[in-house]
Amino acid sequence: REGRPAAVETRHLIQDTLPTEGSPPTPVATVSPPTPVATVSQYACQRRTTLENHNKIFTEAFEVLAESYEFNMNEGQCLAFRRAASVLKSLPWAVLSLGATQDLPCLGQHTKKVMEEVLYYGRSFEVDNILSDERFQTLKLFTSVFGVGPKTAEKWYCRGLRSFSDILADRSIHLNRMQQSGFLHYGDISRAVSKAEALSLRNIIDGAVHAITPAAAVALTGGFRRGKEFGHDVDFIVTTPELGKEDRLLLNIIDGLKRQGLLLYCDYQASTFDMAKLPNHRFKAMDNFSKCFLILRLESSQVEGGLHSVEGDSRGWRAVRVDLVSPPLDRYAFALMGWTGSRQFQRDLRRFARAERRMLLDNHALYDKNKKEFLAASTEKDIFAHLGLEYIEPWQRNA
Ligand code: DCT
Ligand code: MG
Repeated sequence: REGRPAAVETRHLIQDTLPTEGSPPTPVATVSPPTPVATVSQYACQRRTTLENHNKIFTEAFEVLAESYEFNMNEGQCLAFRRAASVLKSLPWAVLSLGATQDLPCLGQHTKKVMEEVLYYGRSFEVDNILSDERFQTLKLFTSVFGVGPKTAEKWYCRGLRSFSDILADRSIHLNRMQQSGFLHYGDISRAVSKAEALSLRNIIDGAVHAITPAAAVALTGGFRRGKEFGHDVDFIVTTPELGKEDRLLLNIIDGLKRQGLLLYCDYQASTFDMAKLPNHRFKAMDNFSKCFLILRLESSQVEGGLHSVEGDSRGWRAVRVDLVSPPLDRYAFALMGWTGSRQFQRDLRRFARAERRMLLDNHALYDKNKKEFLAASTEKDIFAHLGLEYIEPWQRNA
């Protein structure tokens, strides 16, 4: 790898800049609601939410509250604050008074009280209390480790553990392989991944895929497809036109990455997808497609403009979290839709489908309960059309 003419070689490999499917227009910001205020839907999938957030002071407060409720297993309140944040993110204007929120959906008494504090004092005391709470701080720290969820974090907290050194010094704690890698690469993978790093990874995955079969395809998805400049990982969908070869493709990619010395961690999950078991009446957090959660070694020389690294880091490489999913080709549109996110946008798409259309949507399929049949889709546009929704571009799905 050393000595390759990086600047020349990587530049022609980078195919285009993101987002690829139409670019956001130059934003025109206003600070007051246009009169009359256009009706704002309660569903994120009927709103266009770009990365331009005019109400950060409120949404950041709501996100702290949502996370705190999540740690306390209070799903209802957690979702209420996530919904409220999402509504405010979609507004092309900044809320300057409570009066301006009168016609907005999903804002209850509690959210309005927080907004009132923020408007009056520039801060919410409830949020300040959470941020200075030892339990919240500790759970936030523990869940920032790859492989550590709220339940494990809570367990460790209840044992009196408060820091990483407490955990690593406790002989009674058995870390699984994922958590061991999480601690090993903590410095790197807790640092944001830049768009240039994501594009360079796309070239690497693209190379690995095409060395196997030229017929396979790679698509960048997740937050980067929505136009984000930074992400916590990089998500890809890989597909092969040969039905039933999805597991094989993924295993071959993993093998290729390993031979290049790029594989630092790999958790591979074979497909458990079975069309005969659909539709899912209850939504499951994880889809059944063949997938792998990786930590890859990314060389600075492969990234245009170099790594997004910290001062004084002279290693010339960093570890990055990468997810690869490989759905069967006829499931591609549903998988792409789900993995493009945002989580809130997808949550509301499914809620809209169920409540307004009597349809069941997930990463695998769309089922019409009235007609008792599955609706086929080869593009995301097909899915929006089946649901009777206006098409929303990926960069407008930042709900
Ligand atoms: N997703 C999914 N099933 C999972 C995990 C994720 O359908 N088991 C979807 C939801 C959003 C998308 O995939 C990408 O997930 P993240 O990487 O967590 O979110 P992101 O929007 O890409 O944000 P980030 O920039 O932090 O990576
Ligand atoms: Mg992501």
